[in-house]
Amino acid sequence: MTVEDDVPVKLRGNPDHPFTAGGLCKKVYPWLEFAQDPNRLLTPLRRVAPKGSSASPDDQAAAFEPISWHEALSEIAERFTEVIEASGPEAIWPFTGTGTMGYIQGASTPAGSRLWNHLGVSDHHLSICSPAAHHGLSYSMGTAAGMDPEDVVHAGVVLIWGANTLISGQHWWPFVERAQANGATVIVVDPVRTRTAERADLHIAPNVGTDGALALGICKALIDRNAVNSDFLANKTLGFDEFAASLDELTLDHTSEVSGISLAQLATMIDVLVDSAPLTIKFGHGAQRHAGGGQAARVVSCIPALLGSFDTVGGGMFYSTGPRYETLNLREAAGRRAGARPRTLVMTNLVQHLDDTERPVNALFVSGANPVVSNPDTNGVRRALGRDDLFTVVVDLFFTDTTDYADIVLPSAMQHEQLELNNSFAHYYLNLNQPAVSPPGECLAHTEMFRRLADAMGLDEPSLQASDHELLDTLLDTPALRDAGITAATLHETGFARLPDTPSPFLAFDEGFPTASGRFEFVSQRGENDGVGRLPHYLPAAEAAAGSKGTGDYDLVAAAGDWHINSTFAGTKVTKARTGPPAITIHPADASRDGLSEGQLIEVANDRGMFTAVLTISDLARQGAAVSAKGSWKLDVNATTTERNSD
Ligand SMILES: Nc1nc2c(c(=O)[nH]1)N[C@H]1C(S)=C(S)[C@@H](COP(=O)(O)OP(=O)(O)OC[C@H]3O[C@@H](n4cnc5c(=O)[nH]c(N)nc54)[C@H](O)[C@@H]3O)O[C@H]1N2
Ligand SMILES: Nc1nc2c(c(=O)[nH]1)N[C@H]1C(S)=C(S)[C@@H](COP(=O)(O)OP(=O)(O)OC[C@H]3O[C@@H](n4cnc5c(=O)[nH]c(N)nc54)[C@H](O)[C@@H]3O)O[C@H]1N2
Ligand SMILES: [Mo]
Repeated sequence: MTVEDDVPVKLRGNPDHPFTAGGLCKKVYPWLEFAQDPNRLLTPLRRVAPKGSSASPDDQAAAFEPISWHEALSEIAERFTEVIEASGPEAIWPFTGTGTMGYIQGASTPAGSRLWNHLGVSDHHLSICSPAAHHGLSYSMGTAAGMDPEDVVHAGVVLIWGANTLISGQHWWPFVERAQANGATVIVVDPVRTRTAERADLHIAPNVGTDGALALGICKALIDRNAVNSDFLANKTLGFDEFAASLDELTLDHTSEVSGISLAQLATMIDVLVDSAPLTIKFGHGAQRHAGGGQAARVVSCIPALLGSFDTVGGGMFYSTGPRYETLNLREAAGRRAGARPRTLVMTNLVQHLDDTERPVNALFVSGANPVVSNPDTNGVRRALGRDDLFTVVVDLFFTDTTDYADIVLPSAMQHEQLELNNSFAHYYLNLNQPAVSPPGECLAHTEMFRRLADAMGLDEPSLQASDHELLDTLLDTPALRDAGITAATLHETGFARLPDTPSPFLAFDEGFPTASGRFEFVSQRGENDGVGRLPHYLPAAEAAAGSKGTGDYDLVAAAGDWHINSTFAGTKVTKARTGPPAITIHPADASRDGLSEGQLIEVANDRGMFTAVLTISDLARQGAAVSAKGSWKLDVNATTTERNSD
């Protein structure tokens, strides 16, 4: 960051960073313009108009009056104390989202966690993004972290399954290109011909939510062709024979029928997998956002296990590198203690929890989350947040559809204005973010808000006042990090450090898999005990219907869009100038069946709700799919979705 007179004037990536190589992705490229957006919140605010009464985030200023930090925090302290006295601390729900994800200020900010643990409020499960595949993979690989994404350069075949790398995680793409330049074949499995799929050698577009069926068919074919790696199966896996027997009756005709992939395309894909080792699989978030998403990930992981890919550099699978960061001292930084929290509330079950009258939630502290846009069941969320006896605090950078329901709004600092330690879900580096300028106006770092709130609540526990630097030191205080020589001082110097115990190149499972047996588990006793099945299997999506559909019947896909991260920055001046009205794309055959034409404003609806979008007709959507993007304000794609949990 280049700063002149405490004003940031230029932002660039760090060219020395091994993974990003100095690249900024296009959704944060205008970061400084976002930071200086005319709508940036600059002071604490108190509601003076009815909740939910603003036509758009741009009109919300009139619904609030500016107040001082002292007034805001006194009011929050008073209301929290009343709630605790009336219904116990469990009636307070700290609702944190993915707006900012670091370890000091982010989703599980230790300062906030220390306060919440001290008070004993309800715990929060950040269920909105990735758990299905994490759980699914825990039964087979034992972890979603898998291989080092950088080692893809050594792959013979790269299988990108339900991820749109060029849009949602572009820093990995140059590594894929290097593999491709070395002769690797790139396959993308996605119902949509995304920009990533366009760049693949082979695009497989299955029916939405049928990945488990497709992957089982591939497993069966690998077994039938005797393309499996018997050494790996014998030495590193558990339950192969039982898994193979479970597929006895399965035919590729059936796989083809369910997935909508022709027998010829299936054969081509299987030929590539058999002929071009080693195989890297990147499993994406898109493929796990279905009722059977966890099982889908579990079945897909059986493909590299059958081929023995895990034993070769450039072989294996990864979904999220997040679990590798458990090497940090999160427990102490967050002040966790056994039994501190009376219950856990699930982020994506917001409506269900707010409607609960037996064990009520009476205060909501929302930070870095925009549930009115990003949670399922928009209409339910609006109704639940509109409850008069619910006291809601929202910490954000801007007015959002959610601040429309806040009693108090608090203005947050941004990354370049505060100390932060960041992880990644795509690489193996710890990244230190040092403040380059002070926050504008009255904006504060989350940590400072929590220190002041603890004070306002009259709590004199010293750990609640830890400084950001002390929190950083605590996070780094583990034997592994110490042995690797990673300290705040070294991070200050380099900006980043590769995580300990991850040599490059890296064979993640050289010494076994982190499962009960230490092997890759085709068969899982824990799976059986947990009621998710002893064997990996296909669990159909709850609503997406495999096969041909009738008039007006579509499977909605609303994945990562080009210009913003979920709803973050979607309402800024720069972004709005780029995005235009929300669009939805369907296949030409479906458009003609339904008599729809390009550019038409259409209503997309089901029995839960409705949104409108401008129609685009293109064969980039597979037949039967309607393709939009998540995160656009006032688009309300989630008016049509439900709080139902995945497997
Ligand atoms: N530009 C941009 N980048 C982002 C984000 C953003 O909003 N915008 N969001 C960030 C976040 S929070 C996340 S979690 C990641 C997510 O990034 P990804 O892991 O790429 O996941 P998604 O974008 O949800 O979906 C990826 C692809 O899955 C496809 N898909 C949908 N249903 C299915 C299915 O049933 N089977 C298969 N095989 N594919 C399916 C979609 O068409 C989509 O192209 O991106 C991050 N990066
Ligand atoms: N239909 C559909 N819905 C989806 C998805 C999908 O694929 N389809 N994807 C899901 C996924 S993967 C995710 S992760 C969720 C995301 O859902 P959320 O976690 O709710 O994330 P956002 O919608 O981006 O809202 C984050 C808010 O944080 C604010 N913010 C940004 N930076 C900061 C900061 O430094 N401090 C504070 N206090 N606030 C900040 C932003 O302005 C924004 O209002 O959405 C989910 N919703
Ligand atoms: Mo996400």
